[in-house]
Amino acid sequence: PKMIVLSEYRLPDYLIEETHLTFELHESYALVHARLVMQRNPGLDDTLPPLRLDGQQLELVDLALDGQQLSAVEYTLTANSLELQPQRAAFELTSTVRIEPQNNTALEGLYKSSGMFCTQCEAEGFRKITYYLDRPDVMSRFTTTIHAEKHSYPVLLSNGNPVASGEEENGRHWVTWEDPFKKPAYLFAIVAGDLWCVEDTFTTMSGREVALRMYVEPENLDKCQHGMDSLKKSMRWDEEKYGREYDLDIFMIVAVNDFNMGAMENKGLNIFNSSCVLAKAETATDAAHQRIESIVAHEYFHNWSGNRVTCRDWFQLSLKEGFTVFRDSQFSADMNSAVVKRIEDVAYLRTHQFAEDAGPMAHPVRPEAYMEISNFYTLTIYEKGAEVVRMLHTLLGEELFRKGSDLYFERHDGQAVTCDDFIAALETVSGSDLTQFKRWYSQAGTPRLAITDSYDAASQTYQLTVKQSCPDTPGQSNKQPFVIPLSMALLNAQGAAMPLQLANESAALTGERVLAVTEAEQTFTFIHVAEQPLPSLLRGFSAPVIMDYDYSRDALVFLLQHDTDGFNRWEAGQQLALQVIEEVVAQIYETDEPMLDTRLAEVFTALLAQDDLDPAMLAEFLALPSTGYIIEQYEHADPLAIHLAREYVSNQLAFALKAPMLERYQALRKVSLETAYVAQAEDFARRRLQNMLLAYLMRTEDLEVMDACLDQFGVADNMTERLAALACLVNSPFVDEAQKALESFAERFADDPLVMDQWFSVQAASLLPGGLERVQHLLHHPDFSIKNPNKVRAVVGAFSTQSTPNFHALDGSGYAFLADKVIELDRLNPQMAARMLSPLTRWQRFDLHQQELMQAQLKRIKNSGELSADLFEVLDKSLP
Ligand code: BAL
Ligand code: ZN
Repeated sequence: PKMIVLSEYRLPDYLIEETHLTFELHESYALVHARLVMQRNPGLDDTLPPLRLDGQQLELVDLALDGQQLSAVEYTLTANSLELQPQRAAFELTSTVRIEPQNNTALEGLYKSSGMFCTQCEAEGFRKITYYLDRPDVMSRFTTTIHAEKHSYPVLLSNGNPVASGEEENGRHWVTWEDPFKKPAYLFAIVAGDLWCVEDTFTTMSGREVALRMYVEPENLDKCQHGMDSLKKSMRWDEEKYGREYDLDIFMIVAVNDFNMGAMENKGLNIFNSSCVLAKAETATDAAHQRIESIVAHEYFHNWSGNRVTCRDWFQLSLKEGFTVFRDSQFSADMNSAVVKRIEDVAYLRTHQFAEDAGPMAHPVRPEAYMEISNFYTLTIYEKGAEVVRMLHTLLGEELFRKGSDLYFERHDGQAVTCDDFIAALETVSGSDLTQFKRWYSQAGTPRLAITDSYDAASQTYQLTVKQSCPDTPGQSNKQPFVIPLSMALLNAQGAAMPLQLANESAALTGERVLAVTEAEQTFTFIHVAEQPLPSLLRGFSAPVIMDYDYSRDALVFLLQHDTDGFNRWEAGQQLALQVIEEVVAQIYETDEPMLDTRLAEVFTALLAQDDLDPAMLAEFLALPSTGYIIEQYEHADPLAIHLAREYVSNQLAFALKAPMLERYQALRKVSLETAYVAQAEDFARRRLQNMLLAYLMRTEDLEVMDACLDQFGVADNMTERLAALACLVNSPFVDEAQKALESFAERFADDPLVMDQWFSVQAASLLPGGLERVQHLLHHPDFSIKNPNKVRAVVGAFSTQSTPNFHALDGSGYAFLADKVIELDRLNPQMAARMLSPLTRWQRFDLHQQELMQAQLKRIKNSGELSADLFEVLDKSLP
């Protein structure tokens, strides 16, 4: 495969004004007729270079230029293209191709899922539907007609508005859709199936009524309410927060079972992985409800940040994804607890994106080269991209940021633009020069801040010295300093925020402030500092960096209890727990009873006793750093020691805090029993704390607790309580009870694939020994299918990312298992294969023994035969 390079970007030679598509869908094939109204790009000279259209896995049936049939000598076909010579600056190209959606297991282009036809075109799936200029800077007006058999496919959908329909004699029917907005091909979609519809309406801020429709299989009609509510909230929020109004008369969501990603923002016709939109209390957890709320919002928000203003090329992917993730995180923060949302986002970023930044696939938020764009739908593009937008929001402030986003949408409506255009709009409204800030788009890697301080009582001055650095990443060394917004406060002995006045300033600010760190080393001098302060640094995680400041454990305990920034309270607890766990890691192979710093149990006890503490926050405080996050703290990690140490600390805490935990658990469980399920923040918080306490308590192996767990499992009216109890049982030594629970669960939910995904996942993720046999067994379960991405994620994904002691087994069996599955997947679904491989690509992070075992599997995959471009690129970059 060939490298595509940003610096080689050229404007398209030709444009497509109108795209008229007709689909004839059949069980064993589909015909796609395309009529493209094209012209030479008027921005270029008046020569007529050859026209090269993208196309893959298409059987060309017919081709004509301005109505004249072309013979085979008049065009050139390759595996990826169709080339011909236009004779005039404006012309019409018509083609017919034959494709086989029923055999499309890559789930890219037009394919079948559970008996219905659907599409996924982003990034480059449209070229598997017809010959086209499949690039986002070619925007066209689409008209789409779908013909299909009426009984099996009563519902025929595409982008825009339906404008005509009719019946045919042979039991078939057709519908024509017209999308008034120009769009790139990646936003095109069709759906044909036997779908039922839940309807609602939304009145926009200018008073237009929009029909909202969710299309699902009939058995899922009762799982649509939450998604619909989320959609209406998103539509209102985007009007209020960003002034963005919806622009078509219909907004449709379709749920499909086989989908590579979470969802897709096709214009007016969003297609969702069913797991990311269908929910009801009995079948979906609180976490799923929250995920659905944010994904529905994310896809809806793309209507402006992505569709009305789109990307010029795929190097600019974060222009739409980073901005839209930022927007959906603001939305979720407004709908739920803002601090908890921030904690969740940061925990995720630091565990997963930081690992990507430190690994062989590290790339800047705006990459400079790729082989296969599907490999760049990454945590860096999405999550770090969102952090970059968040920093701009912090630096400019709410009001200017809004002005900037208004200007961006106004300037570029209907255009395909770049990250520079986004920054330029913010520069215009703020009058600031963001040239240095743009290094966040071009330099990969996670910056480090090393902070030291000193206090001089005599002069009442306090100095903070900040050094920044950024490690080399593949293809990049000698990074230049970033602009890093460092939000901070100084706390006095009572925990109150002190006045903040820098040496060159005439007045003090109270509370917190944002220091702009722009140099490799910089000192900030505060004056009139009445006592030795305790700094609260990087509040709210104001920049995606690793910060080193040498807090004593007592200081961390103090911050956990008193910091006025909720996020930093949590962070102090995380750093305290991390230190305690790391100390145990160092002892774990030496002794059965490692020394444990008692301050962790003491502060947890104090927090549990604090009646006025928000249960959501308490739950976050009690959650120890994840194994994945701890692994990231080591240059070369021993995953087994880390797992054992984290288990040891968890167990010790459970025994030490058993009485207050049990009392609190019972009180919370009582409320859950007495109240009907509601998907809202307060109830999420209660159930999260309740389940966290149950998980701790089950570690004591107490029979009374086990009974409580069985009761919660059996009686709960919602999946949040039921699944948490099941996970506790599955990870406990109560093997018989666990087995019975698994059986009754499977029996009860046998007909619900989304619940069975959770059943698969809870077992694949189990930390008990014997994991490999368990997953092998699960693969043979009749409900497992390697062709269904949700099942693959539930079994292969859960095992390799969560079942630490099994995946990292010393004999390498876990790695070999993953390699086998990746090889198998690559023949069916290259995108999934490349994605699933990721845990093996992180070999540098581990001890030498693991490194060798992981590399051996990477090599085995590489030598396993013909590889997809997706898998080849990841392997090529990962192998030393
Ligand atoms: N554009 C791909 C799916 C998403 O990020 O919304
Ligand atoms: Zn997106």
